[in-house]
Amino acid sequence: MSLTLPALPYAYDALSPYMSAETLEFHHDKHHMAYVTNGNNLLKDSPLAGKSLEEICVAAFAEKNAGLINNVGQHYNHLHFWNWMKKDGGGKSLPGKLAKAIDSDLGGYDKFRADFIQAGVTQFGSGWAWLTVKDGKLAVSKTANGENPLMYGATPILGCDVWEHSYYIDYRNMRPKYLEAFVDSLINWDYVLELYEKTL
Ligand code: MN3
Repeated sequence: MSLTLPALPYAYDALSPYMSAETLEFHHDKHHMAYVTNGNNLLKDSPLAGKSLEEICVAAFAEKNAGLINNVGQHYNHLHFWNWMKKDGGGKSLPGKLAKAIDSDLGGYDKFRADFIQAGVTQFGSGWAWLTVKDGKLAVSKTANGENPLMYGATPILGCDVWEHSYYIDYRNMRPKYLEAFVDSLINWDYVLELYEKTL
């Protein structure tokens, strides 16, 4: 498959003041674009080229192919990341089905919020904080660099990019503030539910 960069699902200034147009311009147009370009170059002569994005993530990790793990992994991660946010998103009012699963699997919304933020804060260096489904159960986790939960046998239904390029323009070194804003004001819970339902 050939990787392509889709347009953002909203205007560049739609997530302001929680995520600025400047951040989205750099993050989407430069950083995500670079993963697409590098990923396509790496896939050109690879036997994995005919596989789905998800299959390439899993196979690249199994083969310890760092170039593909990071570039194709990041392409997958960012495709979803743009959709994991929306204007006036976040907060406690999530779809009932998801709220119920968070109650039974993660000890309730407040504990999920604290654990998800903590996962992002404690990811040393670049990486991601995740809400995943594995064997029908929700879990909070984190991964380094371009890796994602697919590589560890789980399905991500929510992820927050904690690479500095994701927050440094708006929050400088205050990663916890960025994670709080993401959870409280940006999460697109409808998209999280859509991905959750696909795992059931
Ligand atoms: Mn990023």
